[in-house]
Amino acid sequence: MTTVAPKFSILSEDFARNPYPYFPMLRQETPVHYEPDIDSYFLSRYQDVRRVLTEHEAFTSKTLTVRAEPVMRGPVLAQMTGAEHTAKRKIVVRGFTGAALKDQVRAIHANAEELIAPFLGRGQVDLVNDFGKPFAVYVTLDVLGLDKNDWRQVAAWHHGVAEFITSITLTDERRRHCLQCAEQLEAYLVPIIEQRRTEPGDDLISRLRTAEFDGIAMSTRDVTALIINILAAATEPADKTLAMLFHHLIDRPETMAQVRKDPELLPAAIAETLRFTPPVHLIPRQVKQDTEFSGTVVPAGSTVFCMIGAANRDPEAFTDPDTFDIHRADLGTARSFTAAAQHLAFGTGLHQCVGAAFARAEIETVAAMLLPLLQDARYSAGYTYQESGLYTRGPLSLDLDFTPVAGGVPGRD
Ligand code: 2IO
Repeated sequence: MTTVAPKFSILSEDFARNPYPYFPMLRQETPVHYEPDIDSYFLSRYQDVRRVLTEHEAFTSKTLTVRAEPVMRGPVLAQMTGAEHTAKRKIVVRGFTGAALKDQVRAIHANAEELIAPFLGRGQVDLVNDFGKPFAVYVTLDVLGLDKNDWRQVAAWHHGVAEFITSITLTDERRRHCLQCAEQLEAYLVPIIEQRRTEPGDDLISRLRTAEFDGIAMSTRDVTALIINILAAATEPADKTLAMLFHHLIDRPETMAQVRKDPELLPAAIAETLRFTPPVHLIPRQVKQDTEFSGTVVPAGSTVFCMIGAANRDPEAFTDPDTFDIHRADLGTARSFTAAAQHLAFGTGLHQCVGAAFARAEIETVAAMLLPLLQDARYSAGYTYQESGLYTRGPLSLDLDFTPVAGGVPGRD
């Protein structure tokens, strides 16, 4: 059992190194944990977190005006409510479903093939840095119809954007750097968005810029904010989820064998990865009125952080929550990527992740391709697994050795 340090802080290095051992203590003893340095409350119980995310009028996303809007260069979907939100969300959903999603899956496949090819003969790959990170960026650029030759520049810019939204504390110097990244990214995107309004293609930017719902359309400013949002949201969590999936499977050879034998189990393995180790650990909200959570009153106007990692391991919500089990009855795999998901990795309620189906398609496609190529995947000698991040969290690297298969990527001409 972890003992409660008298000055326990979510901002401590110890917590950042590995927050999981602290979650039971937080849920049981301080389910409403206050951090004075940042004047914010941290909620760790499943019911409290679900309530905040579901009751969107009582717990608003106003926090994003300061946490996101400066780098998004405009209001994002998650800040909107009412008719405007409904219409614009529908437009975005359309951009990520049906025929659009089919094209996107083709891009996922093609980029995964291209990026894994150089490693196949070597029998060695760092699944995070060699593959996952460039893969996530390439796919996102293809989906948006942006030039992949610019990928390092665009990645550097949206990394600055992501740093801004996912930092708990930010020095003035980092803040300036992040804002500069955002301004440069905006300057790069605006002419492209403008051009696609008059000369649309079949990419997501064109679809968003030309779409209309109930007479409501997206302005250039809306689309800019949304594209910057998508650049950060589609890349930050993707390599993390993929690497954590492989990490859990490599640590559990029996489960790995089952998934290799029956790829139909992949959605369950992905959903359980999202429950067990969500790539996004925190979701901020603002409390409208004084509100009691688990016996503690949080004053009106406060910022609360929903602790997704802690909620997803609450024994009140999941049996034996600290066990990774792709067969668990309470996971509800079929619902795991929908509004009815039990785990909270995509949030829940009005602002639940609009990219959930895309994320599922992405991780499922790439994992189904990689598993047969990375035979006997195991950690390289001397490798130690280390996660980092308080807001988004994932492995720093995943060095794997594997047995190369003859023939390379199946289906490649
Ligand atoms: C600005 C944290 C990368 C999102 C927010 C509305 C972003 C929003 C998230 C995820 C992942 C990011 N929040 N995706 O937590 O679009």
